[in-house]
Amino acid sequence: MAGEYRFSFGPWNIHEGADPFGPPVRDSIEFGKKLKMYKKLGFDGVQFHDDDAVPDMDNLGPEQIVKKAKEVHSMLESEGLVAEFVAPRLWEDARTIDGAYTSNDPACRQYARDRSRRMLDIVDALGTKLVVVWYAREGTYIREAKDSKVAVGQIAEALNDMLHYNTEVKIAIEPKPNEPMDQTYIPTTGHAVAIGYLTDYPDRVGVNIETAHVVLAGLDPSDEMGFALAYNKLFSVHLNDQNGLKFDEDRAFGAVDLRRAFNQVRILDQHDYGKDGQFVGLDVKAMRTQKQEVATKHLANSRTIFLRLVELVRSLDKNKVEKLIQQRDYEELDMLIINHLMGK
Ligand code: 3MF
Ligand code: MG
Repeated sequence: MAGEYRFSFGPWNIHEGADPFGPPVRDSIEFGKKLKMYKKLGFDGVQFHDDDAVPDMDNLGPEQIVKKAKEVHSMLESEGLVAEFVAPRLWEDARTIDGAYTSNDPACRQYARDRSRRMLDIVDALGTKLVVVWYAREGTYIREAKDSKVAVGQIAEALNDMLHYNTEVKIAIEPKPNEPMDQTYIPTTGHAVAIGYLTDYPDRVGVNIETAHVVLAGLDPSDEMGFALAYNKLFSVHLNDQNGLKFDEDRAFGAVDLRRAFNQVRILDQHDYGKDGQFVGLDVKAMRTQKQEVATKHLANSRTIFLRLVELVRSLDKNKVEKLIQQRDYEELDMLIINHLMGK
C-alpha cells in the first residue's frame, strides 16, 4: 500500500564477519534460526540466493531441488514470512571463474544458463515472481580478455532464456560497476534499463538499485532511483551506505551520509514506492568488530533510520521548499534541509 513499507533482507546479512584479509570472527547461525529473527527485527520479506534456499544445488537433480525449495517455503509460511526474490549465485563455482553468461568457455556459459533455469524453478517453489541478477563476474580485469559487444549480447540472450523459461517472473538487474571485477558490463541503472530493450519482454526487466553500488559508480542513489521510477522499472532496492570509493562497505542505511539517505527515502516516498508490493530491501553488513550477541543491530538500525527519514520527508515544509525554488534561493533551501535534518 502507498505510504506503508515492508522490509526485507537476505540471510547473508547475518554473517560471520570474514573479509579478504581474515577468517570469520562470529559463529555461523543456521538458516532456520535466522528465519526466527526476521519478525523480531521488524522484517517480513526474505531475499534469497538460489543456494540459500537449496544448498549444494549443483549436486541435486531438478526434482530434488524443487522438493527442498518447497520445504523452505513451508518454513517461511510458518514464520509468517514471504520470499521477496531469488538471485542465481553465479560467482562461486569453478565454472564461473571467467564470468557466467559471458565466460569465454561455452561449457561454462551453458552451466550458467542451466543453473539459471534451476533458480527459476526455486522462484516458483518459494512463491515469488521476482528474480534479481547481480552480474558479479560479467566483466573483465583487462579489456582485451573479452569483446564487450559480444558480452552484452550474451547477457541479453541469457535474460531472454529466463524470461521464456518462466513467463511469470520479472527480473531486476542489480548494477554494480566493479568488485570483484575491475569493470563490469552492466555498471549503472541506465545500462540495466537499456539492456531490457534487447530482450523479447522489456516490461519484465527492471532494476534493483543498491546505494553502495551507485556511490561506487560516482553517481547519486536518489537520482538513479528517479531514473528507474521514470521508466516504471524500480522493482526493488538494496539500501545501505558507502563511504566513498573504497571496497563495497554495505554500511547501515544512512550511517555515512544522512542527507543522501534522506533523498533516497524522499524520492521513494514521493512516488509511492511499494504500492505494488515492492519491498524496502536492505543489503547491509555488520562491522567485523561487532560481537556475536549484537550482530543484527545493523538491520534494525537501518530500518529505524529509514522510518525516521520517512517522518522527516513528510514533515518538511513543502510550501517553504516551493517558495525557495521559485526564488531560486538554493542556499536557503540548503539551510532549510540541514536545519530539518538537525531537528531545528
Ligand atoms: C554484491 C551484492 C550482492 C547481491 C546479491 C543479490 C551479496 O555487491 O550486493 O550481495 O545483492 O547477490 O543479488
Ligand atoms: Mg546487493
